[in-house]
Amino acid sequence: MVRDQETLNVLLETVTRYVKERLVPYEEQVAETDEIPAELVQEMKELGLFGLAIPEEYGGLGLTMEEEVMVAFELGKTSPAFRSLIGTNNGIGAQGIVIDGTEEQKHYYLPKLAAGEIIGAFALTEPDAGSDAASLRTTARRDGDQYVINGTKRFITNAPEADIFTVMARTDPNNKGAGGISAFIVEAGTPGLSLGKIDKKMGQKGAHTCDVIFEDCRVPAANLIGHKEGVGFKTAMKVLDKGRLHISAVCVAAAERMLNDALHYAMNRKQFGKPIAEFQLIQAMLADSKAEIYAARNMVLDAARRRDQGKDVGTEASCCKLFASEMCGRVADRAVQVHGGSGYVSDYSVERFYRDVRLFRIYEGTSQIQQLVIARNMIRAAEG
Ligand code: COS
Repeated sequence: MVRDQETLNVLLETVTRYVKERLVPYEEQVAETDEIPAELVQEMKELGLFGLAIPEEYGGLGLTMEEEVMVAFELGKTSPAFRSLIGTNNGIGAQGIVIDGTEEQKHYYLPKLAAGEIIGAFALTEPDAGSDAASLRTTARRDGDQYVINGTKRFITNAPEADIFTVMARTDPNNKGAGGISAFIVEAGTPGLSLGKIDKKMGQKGAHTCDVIFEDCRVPAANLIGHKEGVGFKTAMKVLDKGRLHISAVCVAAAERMLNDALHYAMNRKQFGKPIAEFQLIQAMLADSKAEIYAARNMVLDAARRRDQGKDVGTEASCCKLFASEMCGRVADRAVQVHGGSGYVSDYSVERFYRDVRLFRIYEGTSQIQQLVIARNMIRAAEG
């Protein structure tokens, strides 16, 4: 749902220009230094990018899902690290509070997240609980008006920068499944919370992940999201449904960027006496990529509109994440192929994007988990 086309157009034009004029020129520097310059972080705050998906009453732009994916279609045309910086505040690091938080929790945390004053992170994954998220082992034991958290979370995006964590932990030791899990807001700096060393990733330099370790970390009971035990897994799944749509839009954008780079390379690179873009085998790679991007883009828009209508989009979000991330991987592969030897060296951004986009098929649920969700939902629907 687009609420006001004119306002949205202004935002989209601003983001498109900002990506082209400010972010793209910094891509190589960010990849080399593994840091996003502070001035860019400040500019992104001023543009409101940290609060795109936070309701207006809490200081965000309150974009609908359709509007949000359209912004992601532009923001994703540069290094994914830039999107990742603002990604958790709009997505997994804030939506637990937006969707299931109490009014008090929303009023306290959301305005700060929307302004980019604080960074939020989402702590679900553990060393032994990745795809099987419901098997997580981190515990939260009630002790008076506090909970005592123990456990380790792994690959937590933006953890080194985070000021608050949405932490999924088991409050009912007798319930080993999803129903024993609760979600908490834990502030960085709380005694007993420490960070591991920053992970050395294949790509997405400038976006940081690390372990988050809880050792008798005491959290006020008031920080239990929604003040309700046993629903933390559902909160996490609802957060991921939305997150998967956003990531799908980012996949579309990254694929468009790579295809655009490949097209221009093919139009300039001459072999056998003419630009390689004139050869049909090159054209096939460009055309297949264009068609697949078009399909993914429309899937994402359709699913976003359905979510805006209040529909359950669990299946559609997984369809989008599966198709768009796999599509992005195929486009990355073809873009390198079109570049030939030049695609394998770092003089061209396609080499970096090839590594960056590999993560899309893994995080916020692997392709295999998306397949599992889709098929399960089909079977459940057929069973009535
Ligand atoms: N929205 C709301 N509730 C949901 C839900 C959703 N999208 N998906 C599941 N639930 C609910 C179920 O309805 C069920 O509730 P009841 O017990 O009341 O019926 C509960 O949550 C448990 O669901 P389910 O039985 O399907 O859980 P499983 O452990 O079998 O599997 C999968 C769930 C595999 C889908 C889940 O663990 C998953 O998404 N794994 C991937 C995790 C992931 O994406 N990690 C990425 C890192 S975080 S960035």
